Order: sequence, then structure tokens, then C-alpha cells
Amino acid sequence: MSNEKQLRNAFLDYATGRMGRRDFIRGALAMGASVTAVATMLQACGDSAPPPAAETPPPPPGPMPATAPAAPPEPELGEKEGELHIYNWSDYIAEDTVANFEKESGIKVVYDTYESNEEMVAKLQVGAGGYDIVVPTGYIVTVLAAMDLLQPLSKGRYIPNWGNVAGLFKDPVFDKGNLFGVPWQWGTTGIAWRKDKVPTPPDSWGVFLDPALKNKMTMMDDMRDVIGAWLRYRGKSLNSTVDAELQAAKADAIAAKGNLKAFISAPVKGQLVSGDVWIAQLWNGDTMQAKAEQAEIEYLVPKEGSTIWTDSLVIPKSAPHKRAAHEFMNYILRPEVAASISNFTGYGTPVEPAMAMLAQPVPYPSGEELSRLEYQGDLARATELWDQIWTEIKAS
Ligand code: N2P
Repeated sequence: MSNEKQLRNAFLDYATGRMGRRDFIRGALAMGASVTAVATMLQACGDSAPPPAAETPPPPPGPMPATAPAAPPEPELGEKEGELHIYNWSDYIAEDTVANFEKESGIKVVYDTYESNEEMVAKLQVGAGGYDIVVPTGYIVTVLAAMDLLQPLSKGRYIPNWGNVAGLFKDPVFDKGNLFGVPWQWGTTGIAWRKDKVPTPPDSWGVFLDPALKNKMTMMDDMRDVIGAWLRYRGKSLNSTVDAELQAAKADAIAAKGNLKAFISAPVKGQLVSGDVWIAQLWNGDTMQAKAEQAEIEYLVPKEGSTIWTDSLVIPKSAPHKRAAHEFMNYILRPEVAASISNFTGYGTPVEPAMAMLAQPVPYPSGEELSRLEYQGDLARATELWDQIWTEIKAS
């Protein structure tokens, strides 16, 4: 493994809490990283204490400081640009949000969509798209920040509406201090089903193993959600990095694949509405969008549990229109704008004063639901194993 790759792995382990500060600093310096580079990486994790000089031994582990480290100074950006390129998940914004923003700000928006985190990250990594805003799920924010692909936000300067964000969404584990992300929407992954076609609620991930429903079911085209579901089915964490658990999940996924019409995410909505698909692994909000067209569609979180997530707006470091990106972030934190977005998407809003304006407010999950839900974490070094298993499932 190259030094650079080793350093990246060490940083991911540190960023996700698998490696202590002291081990990370010692290892990074031994791999040839400069003290400044180590300091930058520590700061990216919200740790502003300077690393020790290379020749000084690392400090002994001590108690946590009583006060949070001071936030890094916020970059000042130039004049507002006249253009903004947004890359978001499909069906994840109200129909008039962009047009209203353009009218008010005079900024021309180019808007593209994707169907999975992987599709978006792949584009960012090769530097394609010229995007100013992308919308990763929590654990992906950690990964992009660790790869130094994100612009630190200047919330104090350009996002006065930041105060509207509900406390629950401030300072998340995946982005301590909200250095990089403005929370966009939150939701769960579960099962959408047609109650007129399937009389009993499919309350277990095991339903996808039922040959009686062959070709009437789909799972998402999403490595984390598919393998995660089969891990939960066997009582394991959907963040497992244990080879034996992952091999068992692979075997279940391959068995289920024989009954599936396809691996498909948001675009399955049309097939649920038409009745070509009766049972689909899907997110709560997309299910609500389909239900608006076909009342027989229902949603549940299987008894074995599933994923809860928050997606955030972030600005790639390479973004050509960073000031306009901040302007958009500030705009969508207005209560009436946030409410109109959630009214369309069916997902929960992190904008507190918007809650009272929702036609069908998405309540925060109950204690019982929360006990069955898990946030996805960065898989760090196990990412390669997960990638390989997903490739094997797709190729089977
Ligand atoms: C968009 C739903 C995206 C949610 N249709 C995935 N976190």
C-alpha cells in the first residue's frame, strides 16, 4: 500500500473514532506527513490543538478539554456569482424551489440529479461536473471531508438563517461543529408495499426471500442499504465490518435476488403506482410521493430494523461559485421554503420553525422506532470488502 493510501486510511480511522489522536499523530508523522498537514487533518475533525513538533514525543492521553475547540476562522468569499450548479438526489426538492430562488437572487441555477451517493462521489472524485452544491448522506460527508474535497462553510458571514436549524441536527457525529454541511432532509429506509395486492404487511426483510412474490419485488440499487438490510435480518449492525457477517449477508442477498425484478431506487415509484411492483425497499419520503398518486401504497420499517439518515448540502472545494452556494443554503433554511420542500418530498425537515407549516409533518421517530434504527457510519478500511461483496451480488 502506498504511503498516501496508508495515511488516508489512518485519517479515516481517526476521523471515525477508530484511532486515538495520539496514535494518529504518531503514525502520520512516521509516514512522512508534515506537521502542518497533520494539523490540517486534526482541524478537519474539529480538533484545533496544534500537533506536537515531530521531535517532541506525543502528549500523554489526558482528560477531554472542558470547552469545545474554537471554530476555525471562516473563509471570506468574493462577490456573489451569477451562476450555481447543484447536484442532488432525484425527487428531492419542491418543483418551484429553484425557480423561486432564481427569481429572487438573480442567480441562474443548473440542476442535475443522481440516484446514489456512489454515483455522486464518483463524479466528484474525477473532478467532473463543476458542481457548487452536492447532497451526501452523513457518513459520506465524513469521507469527503477526510479526502479534503469539501469547502469549510462560512456560516457566520453568509448563512444568517443557520439559527433555524433544530438542535437535533446541529453538531452531528459525521460533521462535528457543522464545519461542512447544512442539513437538508432526514428519513428512514424501509419497505413500500401495495396493501391491495399483498394482504399481510411485509414486516421483515425476509419477505424478499419469498418465492411466492417472485418478480413483484425490488430492492434499492444501493450497496449500503441492500447489504445493510441483510445484516439487520441476521441481527447484526448495518455498519458491520466482520467478514463472516458480510458473507452471510451476501448469501441472503443473492438468494433474494432470484425473486427480485431489479435493484432500483427512487425510479421504482412509477412501478409501485402502476402495480407492476408490490413490495419495494424504499425510503419513507419517496414512498409518500408515490402514495400521493396511489393511495394503496403503505410504508413500514421492518421489525429487524433499518437505517435512519440525514443528508446535507455541502460545497466541493473545487466549486466555482461558493458564494452563490452559501446564498442557496441560506435560502432553503427559511421556514416557508423548507416547509414547501418537505411538503413535496415527504421527508422530515431539520428547519425547526418549518415543522408547524407542514401539511403532514413527519414526526421525529418514536423511542420504539429509534431503538430499531441505526445511522450509517463510514466503513473506513472495510469499504473495499463491501465493494467487492456488492460486485459479487450484482454479478450473481
Ligand atoms: C431522494 C431520496 C434520497 C434519500 N429521492 C437518500 N438518503
